[in-house]
This record gives sequence, structure tokens and C-alpha cells, in this order.
Amino acid sequence: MSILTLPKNSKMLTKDFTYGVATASFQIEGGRDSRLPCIWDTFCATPGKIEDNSNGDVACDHFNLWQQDIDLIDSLNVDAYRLSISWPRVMTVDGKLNQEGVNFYLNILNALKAKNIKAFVTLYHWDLPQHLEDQGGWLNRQTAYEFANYAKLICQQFGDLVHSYATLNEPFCSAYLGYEAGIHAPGKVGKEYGKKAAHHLLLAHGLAMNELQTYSPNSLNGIVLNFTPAYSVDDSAENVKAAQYADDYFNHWYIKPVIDGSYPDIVEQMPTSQQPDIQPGDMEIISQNLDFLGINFYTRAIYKACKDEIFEELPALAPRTDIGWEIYPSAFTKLLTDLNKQYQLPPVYITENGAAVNDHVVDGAVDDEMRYNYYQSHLNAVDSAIESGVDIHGYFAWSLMDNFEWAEGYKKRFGIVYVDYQSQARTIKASGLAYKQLVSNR
Ligand code: GCO
Repeated sequence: MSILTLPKNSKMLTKDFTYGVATASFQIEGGRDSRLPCIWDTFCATPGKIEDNSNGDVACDHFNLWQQDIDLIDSLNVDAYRLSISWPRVMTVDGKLNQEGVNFYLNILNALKAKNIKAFVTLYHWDLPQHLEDQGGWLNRQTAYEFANYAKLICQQFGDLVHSYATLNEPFCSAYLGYEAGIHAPGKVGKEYGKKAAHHLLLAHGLAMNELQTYSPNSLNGIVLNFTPAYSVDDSAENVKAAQYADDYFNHWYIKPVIDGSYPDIVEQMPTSQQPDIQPGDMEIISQNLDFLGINFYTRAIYKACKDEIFEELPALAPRTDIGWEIYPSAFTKLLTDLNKQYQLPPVYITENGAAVNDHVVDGAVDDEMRYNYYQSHLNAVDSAIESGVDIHGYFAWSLMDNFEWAEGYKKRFGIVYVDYQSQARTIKASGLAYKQLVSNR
């Protein structure tokens, strides 16, 4: 069997470094009947939106199988489990707690505690209650206040069962993919929507941070951002400039306001109709101190200049994972060291990293060599960043198990555990066994 290794003196081999696995509510839970509808239910029900026409009604049936799934996590020997709370499961339409839904998570959190597994809770991993979308969703400023109310009520319920709270997961995806490109729920399309939605998401983050720091001061409170570093196709001034614009538009748009309290300068080049609606005091709310920053990394993107659209993304180079994303680990190290130079970073956790592979169970085993190689090269990339002085405290594999991969449905498998969606049987893949070895051998 292959094992994952790190240099002998690596900081990632000390017990202070946290290893975990990650999931998200809509992607694994199912249990559709016992919660309110969310924007992903609606999106899945819209023909042509999901590659295999699937939905989240059952998913990995984690709603019923959570106990065995926690045993599975425990069997991997990881220190932590990153999960998300389904807002439509724990809140009612009138902004009160739904105790039955809260209890579902209390049971999970208590079980994790009993096994000494730290809970890293994400409050928003894209499953906005549909009734809030009906009032404009993230284009409606009020949604930010609804989110802060939910954050406050839920953290009061969870008390000290939670080690860490992330307000949002990847606001880029919610805002850009959901309200500008329209390939994620709620599927709105238009440049006039993306940055407005992003601003309300970031405001929601800031308002919720206030609540978390007040009502859950002992947990590590922060946000999870994703980065797809932008590379220029060549050294020509115009292409370099285009790639920088893309980097600001997709990446710095989220970290800069959160850490520095301002949007990238390109905001001034944008037509007013596309600019965010910023009210006095917003940027201070958005940029308050974080206990940690979660960074998700999968791949890079290559750009060239384009007359009409400023930049154009070029097709991903090989080698690629099963979802078509280039495998390019050096971009991970560069991203982390660049961010560390450009920003005053709080402690960093790698909250997601992983690969889609077209896996098969053969004789009861899944030999996912490509994913194993991906993890090896990306763990090394993180180690190099730490060696260069980036303050990284943990690493989470995305994902614990195969699950609903959004617009791709169930066809793309990111798990270190294989899920047979017919029988709901779980099989730890070779990469999962290797990860377990790495974590156990520290
Ligand atoms: C993400 C998402 C995951 C995806 C993963 C692979 O935060 O982007 O957390 O839900 O499944 O990134 O696309």
C-alpha cells in the first residue's frame, strides 16, 4: 500500500498540526422532508441545471447514517471534522430555531466530542432557505441580517461543542457562480448581480462574526475562502494585466475586504451598475479581526487579454483530474506565500483540498492512485509554504466521502471514502488509508 509522507522535520508531523476531513450539509445529508426547501432543491428541480438530473433528497443519507459516518471518521484517526449546518434545517420561516433540526446537529457534535474529534462548523455552505431567495436572496441586504440572527441563535445552542466556526464557505461561489454566471443556485445571470450579492455575503460574514465573538468567544471564528490563482498565458504586458484583473475579480475580491477593509482598485473601473451597494460602516463590519482564515485550493487558471471582456480564461492544461481541473501543486505554495506577503494573515487552515477521480470498487478496494498522488504533492506544497514562513495550522481533505458535487451531480467523486449510492455502503479508498497512515504515524 502507498503511504503519504512528509519530510522528517516537517511541522506538519507534530501533534499541534490539525488533520481533518470535510463535508457540507446539502452534499451529504439527504433528509429532505425534515427541513425547509433551499435554493439547491429548486435549482436541482430545474431541468438542465444538474449534469445527471439528480438532487439532494437522499445524497449519502447521512441524515440517517450519521452515527456510522462518525465511526468512519474516527476510524481514520483524524483530529477534526469540518461539517456545515443546513440553515433550512435549523431555522423556521419566521427566523426562530427549529429544535428538531438543532438536535440533529447536537447529536453529531456530542458524538464528535465523545470521540475527541474537534468540530469545525461552517454556517453557510450554499443552502440558502428558499423563502429568503424568494425575497431576493443575497441581492437583498436583509439576508445578511437574517444570517447574523441564525448565527447568533445557533452558536448559543452549540456552546462549547464547537472548536471553530466559519461564517461562510467560498462566498466567490455563492456570489459569482450563483448570481453572475448562473451555474450554481439560484442560477441568476448578470454582471450587475455578482458583486452586489458578494457584498451582502461579506456583510453577512461581518455581522455574524460580531455575534460569534460575543456569544462564542472561545471558538476559533473566521471565514473560508477559495482561491484559483490566476496565471498569465505569457509575459506580455497586456496578458499579465488581464490575469491580474482576473485575480482581483475572483480571488482578492473576497480576501481584501475581509482583511484590509476595501475592495480591489478595479472596483473603480467597473460600470456603476455592476458595483456593490456599500453603505457607510459596511467595510468596518466586514473587516473585523479573524481568529483564522480557511483557504480552499484545488487548481489554478490561465488567462489572456480579451477586448470585450478584459480577460479570457484558457482551457485547463494537463494533467487534469476527472472534473477537468489542472493538477498544479506549485500554485498552492505560491498562493500561500503570496497571500502571506500581501496580507496580515491570521492563523491559516487549509479547509479543503482534494481531487475528483473516476473511481471503481474492485474486489472490495478502490485504488485511486491519481488522488493519492494529488494529496502527496499538495501536502508537500503546504509543507513548503510553512517552511517559507506561512502560519498554517491544519489541513482538511475534501472530502470525507463521495457526495453531491453540485452542478456535476453524483458523477464526480471527491471522497477519500467511496459511496455506493444504491446500497449506501462506504469503502475507504487507498488514498483514505494512506491519509490515515500519515495522521496515525505522527
Ligand atoms: C467547495 C465546495 C465543495 C466542492 C468541492 C469540489 O467549497 O468548493 O466546498 O462543496 O464539492 O470544492 O468542487
